[in-house]
Amino acid sequence: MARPKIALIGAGQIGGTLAHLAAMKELGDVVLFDIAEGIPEGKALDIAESGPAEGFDAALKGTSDYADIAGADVCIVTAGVPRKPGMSRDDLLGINLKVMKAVGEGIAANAPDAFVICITNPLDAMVWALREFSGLPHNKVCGMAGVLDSARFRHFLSLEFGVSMKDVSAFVLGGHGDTMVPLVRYSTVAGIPLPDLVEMGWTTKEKLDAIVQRTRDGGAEIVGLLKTGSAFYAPATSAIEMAEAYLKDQKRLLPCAAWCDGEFGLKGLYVGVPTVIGAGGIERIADIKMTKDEQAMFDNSVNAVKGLVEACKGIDTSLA
Ligand code: A3D
Repeated sequence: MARPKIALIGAGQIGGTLAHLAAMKELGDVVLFDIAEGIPEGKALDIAESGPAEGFDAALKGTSDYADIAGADVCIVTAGVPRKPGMSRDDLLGINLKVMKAVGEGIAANAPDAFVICITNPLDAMVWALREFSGLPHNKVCGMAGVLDSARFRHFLSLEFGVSMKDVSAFVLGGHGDTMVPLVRYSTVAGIPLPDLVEMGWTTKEKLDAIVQRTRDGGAEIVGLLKTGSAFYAPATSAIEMAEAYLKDQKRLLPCAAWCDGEFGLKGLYVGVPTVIGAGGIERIADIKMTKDEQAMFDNSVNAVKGLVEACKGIDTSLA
């Protein structure tokens, strides 16, 4: 049986890391697409040359021709520009919206059956735009943010408690931005909810609040350190987790930007929610109950996403 085909649209920092991870995990053959001359070909060749030592057989191809992504099973989109220090994700809107138009049309023409994972920022609005431009079914187009934001939250929690990251599970919902909602009540250490750990004296409410804030600022913390771009190792790992869930029909319950049409009381909006990812793409949304405070934070985040989508419609009126 032929290996699955994974198309990576954007061969920059995240795109290159995705290609390396996909090859090492033998998820399938990899096509790296980019408009920057020589970059996709150079990275594909470089990664292919790590195959003998690493022991993988996946084929890697670099290209600037959309025809090469034909029949891809998964497309992961990072095309666009990342943040520089002092920029918010929203500052990228105008430039990256135009990129989503080109990418959406390229995927629609060449890989209409693919499961599409968008990473380009501002995430929730760009997933919406990519879906509009591609015309693919809503359950086959989603955005990676919640897995990364939750991974950051889990990492910080594991440091606080001095326990393995494997035993920390956490949920971050809402839009991928300053308004994201780390859900303390649904986050646990081996099943023990965080509020119980506060009662047990393992941490304090103040420390937990600081960790929540550090999670919200997690992307900016890395941008501030790198200065020339944004995070790419953990974002790539997070998207690969989602791609693997689809390709292997794992039915993973992962937070990601998914199309809500009725769920969470939303009528047609992409926002970060808990989803089940399997061979059907986004197969299900877990419409969890929230407290009044959590709901207020979620609503605030939803409003921020709605504002960005409206701004997109203003930039390209053919989308309205
Ligand atoms: P970078 O290394 O600049 O790579 C982007 C690549 O896109 C470059 O190689 C460009 O040449 C290419 N590109 C630009 N326009 C097009 C086009 N029309 N078609 C194909 N390729 C094109 O950035 P990066 O990999 O660090 O980040 C990529 C995106 O991910 C940015 O928008 C970041 O803001 C975003 N990002 C999102 C998260 C989330 O958690 C959602 C995390 C980190 C970064």
